[in-house]
Amino acid sequence: MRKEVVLITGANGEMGHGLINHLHNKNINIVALDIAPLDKSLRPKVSTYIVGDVLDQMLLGRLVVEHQICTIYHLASILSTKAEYNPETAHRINVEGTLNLLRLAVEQSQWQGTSVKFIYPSSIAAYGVATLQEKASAGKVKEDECAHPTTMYGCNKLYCEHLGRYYNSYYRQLAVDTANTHTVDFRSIRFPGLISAETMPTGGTSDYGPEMLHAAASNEPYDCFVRPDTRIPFMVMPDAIKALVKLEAAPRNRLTQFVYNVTSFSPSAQEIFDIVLAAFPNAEIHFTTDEPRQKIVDSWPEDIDDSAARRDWDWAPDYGVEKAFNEYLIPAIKQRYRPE
Ligand code: AKB
Repeated sequence: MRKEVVLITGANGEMGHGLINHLHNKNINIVALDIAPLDKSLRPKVSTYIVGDVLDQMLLGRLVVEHQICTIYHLASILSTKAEYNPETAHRINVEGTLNLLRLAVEQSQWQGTSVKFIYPSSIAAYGVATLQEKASAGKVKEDECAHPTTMYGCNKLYCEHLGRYYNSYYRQLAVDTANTHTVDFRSIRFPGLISAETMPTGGTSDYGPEMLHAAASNEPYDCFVRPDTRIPFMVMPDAIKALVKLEAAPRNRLTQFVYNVTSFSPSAQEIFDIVLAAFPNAEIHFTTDEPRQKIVDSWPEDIDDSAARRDWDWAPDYGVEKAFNEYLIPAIKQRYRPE
């Protein structure tokens, strides 16, 4: 009999690292897929790792045949800054890649006679506020508000949330042979900017938060590309992993929506700078605004309302801003760059 496995795409990314470590500790069999060879440190923690592209239909077809996939964490994507350099390529990877994985989930669920869970990290990039005044007055934005993204990545995330809803509830709704009702159990989280002590993000626009901290800890000078008063929500990686696995485990009948905000704290760039400088007094950090990237961050809300996640699947972050920096980020980063 085939082993039941969890499939993780984009396994080499920041979230992939955290998720593989977490699921491995729970003795879950993992099939890891990434465009680059899986980090050596992660290899012993997965059953199989595959170097390949989410656009490769043959490869995905083989996965369906070879594995019994119960849950898919589809993490692979091109982030907001990188996507603006080649929006059409980003669209292909972010949207067509997601469509391919949703199709794979349908095939798996029909083989197995039970729904396959599809866990999809979306983003605050799905929001778009037009002006700084609107951003200031929007307050805690709810899932169905301000859905006018200004980046290709944000448009892709918003559209893929709708694709997930479609595959979950309306897939081939006119076909006469839809006796098999098992399709995709789609669940998505809109994440804020993420900060990890273990890995560095690449290609995002919220990267100034983690970059400031990692640069200071590794004695590198850093030019923060947003104004000091810039404010968006952030979360540390352990809370992001907690959110993913909590939503995955939630009973379907408690879920009243497909997409949920989660958040922890909303510091300004100046506040992050102050915390980093207190921990690393020799840090050389300056503010040099990069206008195009600033505009992207200005279009994201200052705060988001995660009350639906709290109500439906008992979401609550473990880390507020002080605990995040004092008990996780700063000690772990000091250890990483200057082990005693
Ligand atoms: C990015 O900056 O693109 C991501 C995100 C906010 O989803 N970190």
